Amino acid sequence: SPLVFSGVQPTGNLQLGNYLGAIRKFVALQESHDCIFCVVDLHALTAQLVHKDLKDQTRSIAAAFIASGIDPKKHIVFNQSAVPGHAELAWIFNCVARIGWMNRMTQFKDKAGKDRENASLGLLAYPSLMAADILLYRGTHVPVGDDQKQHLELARDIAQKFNSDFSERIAAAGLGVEMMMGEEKVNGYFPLTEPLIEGPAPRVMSLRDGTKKMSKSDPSDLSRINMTDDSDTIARKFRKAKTDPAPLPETIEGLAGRPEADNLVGIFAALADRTRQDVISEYGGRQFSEFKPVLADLAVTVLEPISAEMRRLMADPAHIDAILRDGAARANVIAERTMTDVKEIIGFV
Ligand code: AQP
Repeated sequence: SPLVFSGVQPTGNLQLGNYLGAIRKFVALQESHDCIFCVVDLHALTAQLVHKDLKDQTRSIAAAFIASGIDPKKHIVFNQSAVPGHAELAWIFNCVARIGWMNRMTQFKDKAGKDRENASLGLLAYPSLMAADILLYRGTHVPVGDDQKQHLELARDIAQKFNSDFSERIAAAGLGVEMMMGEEKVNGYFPLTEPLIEGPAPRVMSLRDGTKKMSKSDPSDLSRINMTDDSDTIARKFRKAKTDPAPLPETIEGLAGRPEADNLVGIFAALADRTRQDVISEYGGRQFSEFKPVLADLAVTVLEPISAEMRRLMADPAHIDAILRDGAARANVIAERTMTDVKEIIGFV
């Protein structure tokens, strides 16, 4: 049956892209699906080993999930390192995946930079751990931003190779589920996960450069809206956001070749739960000096109650830890079941 899984790294202040590309979608999906949302603290070590306040960062992502509206009683919210199956299954997937697959990942190339020999082995293996995160629960749907699309394709490749390399064992153990692999009907153990990327802002871009992704780690704070920015800061950042001199176009097609305008329209639409077409119908022909303050007000209306609730939750770390512990215990029950099957399929005594 369908199961939603997604994760966010505790690597700094959440930015608007994390919210619109991921967390806001989690909140919508919890109405219709069983969901598991994870603070992926093992992933946080891949780019930087020593963190000053990993515990607080982890709690603040959990607080952002809950403050945004995720119900940790109906669904599972936990941190990755508390369930050993993630690292265990990732090891097996390290042996399923090929080095060439990892070398092709654009996130690895971007994050490793020029000094690739000096990147951590964990950074190279990141997508293998991500595949393990999802498949440990046999997750079928993964809401993410567009930047994670390539990693999800790799998770499908890993599932497919595992299913096909072990096809006879899976069938012999009676653990297979019928599924389509291309045109062919096969019996596989791991599902071929579907990414959920759609929506008006699948890739929120930097406010300073419409060709670069908005990111927690961008050195310029003006490039992003942080979930915890106050209303003056949000207004100032949108006011200073880079735009071209022309007014907003009258049609969607008019956004082509105007990445900054396109980005602000997408952000508006996502925050208002409207389509981009809708936004253009209302604001087409207006100047940015008119549009930006309306956008800033909308962002404040959406983000302010979330950051206020995050602050309230963060005042009681023991309460957040208890939620994470409860989530981890429930996640672990599912994870252990999968690992028992996987060990049987592989042939571990
Ligand atoms: N700009 C973005 N637009 C849409 N979605 C985005 N996501 C991140 N940036 C954007 C989505 O947020 C989820 C969690 O991301 P993550 O914390 O696991 O790592 P990331 O993608 O590396 O995020 P950042 O902010 O860019 O962090 P740094 O700077 O540390 O690399 C994912 O679903 C992601 O797609």
